[in-house]
Amino acid sequence: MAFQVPALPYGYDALEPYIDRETMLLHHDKHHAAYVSNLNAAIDKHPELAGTGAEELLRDLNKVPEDIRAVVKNNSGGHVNHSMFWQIMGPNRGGSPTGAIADAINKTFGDFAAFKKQFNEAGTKQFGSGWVWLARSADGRLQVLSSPNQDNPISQGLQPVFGNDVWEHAYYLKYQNRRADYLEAWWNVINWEHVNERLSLGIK
Ligand code: MN3
Repeated sequence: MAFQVPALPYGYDALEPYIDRETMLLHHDKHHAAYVSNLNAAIDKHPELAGTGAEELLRDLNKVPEDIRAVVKNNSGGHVNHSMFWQIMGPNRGGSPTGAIADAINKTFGDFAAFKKQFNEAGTKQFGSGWVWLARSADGRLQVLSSPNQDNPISQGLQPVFGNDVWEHAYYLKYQNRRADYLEAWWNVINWEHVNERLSLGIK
């Protein structure tokens, strides 16, 4: 079965005023849809890969045939990253972390404010398009990192706990060039409950 864009789990305007309706519409229906379409076109050239999960493709890109490797890296990455992104946000969310993620952040970074500062700085400094992540290594340690394009930490053997999209398409209509303002506002929509679910997942 071909890859499909998952339905947005809330309305396009649900994240207003932090993320505007028009941005959500374009981001989900056009950008994410394009990654899925490109990924399916690449897999069509190699039927032996049909049925391989999107994360599985990213986990060991060397196993992906060379003629589609770059396309898969970008578009399977785009699909996995955005599928996560819609889930880790929600209306009437935000606030301080709760549960296991709160404990893990405090233990690793001191407190939420220090973590948020480090995360926002990494997102601001990512040159050009990319993502900023909180990721977990195989030994359970958390780290903040950024990645270019649609690169996902899973390709480095890390589990992405959550990430924020710092491509201009994620914020430019509302925030123009003010990426730092977008990064700051984004904490009002993070869904800590879902982040905790992701934290409890092991690296497969
Ligand atoms: Mn995006």
